[in-house]
Amino acid sequence: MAVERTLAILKPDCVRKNLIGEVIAHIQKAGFKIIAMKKTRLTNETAGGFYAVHKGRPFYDSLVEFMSSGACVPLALEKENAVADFRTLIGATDPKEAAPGTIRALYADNKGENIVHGSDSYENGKIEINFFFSSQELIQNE
Ligand code: IDP
Ligand code: MG
Repeated sequence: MAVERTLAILKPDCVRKNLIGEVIAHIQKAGFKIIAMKKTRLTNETAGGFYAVHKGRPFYDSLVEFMSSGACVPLALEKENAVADFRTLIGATDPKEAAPGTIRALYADNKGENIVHGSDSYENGKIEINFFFSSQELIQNE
């Protein structure tokens, strides 16, 4: 399997609940290398741009409002099969449907406030990493 990259975002609920360290521990124990990481706050406009694919969906406005409601922590991650493996690690969008032991099952309150984002394809992973990080900020571990 090829080494690939994916984008994670620790969402504002994760930051508010002081779960940054705990969630990153899950990510590292699962074998993901952190290539880049920062704490930032999205505006309505940048959150809307990031989730533009969902524009028109009934949850779009509340999603944009939530994602700009506080700080978040984007991370660029690297691992073999990173995109699919990270989706497995976080679990289904709705924590009620997420497999036991997944990050969303453990920590998320509901389908909207679900602790963490993960890219859904290799191509989107690249696009989403470039949305948050410049090439100089992507630093492969020794
Ligand atoms: P994903 O994050 O598991 O890939 P998507 O379908 O891409 O899920 O939706 C993006 C985000 O939009 C979700 O993580 C969640 O925060 C929010 N969302 C998706 N569907 C719903 C819904 O039915 N109600 C409320 N929020 C939703
Ligand atoms: Mg998605």
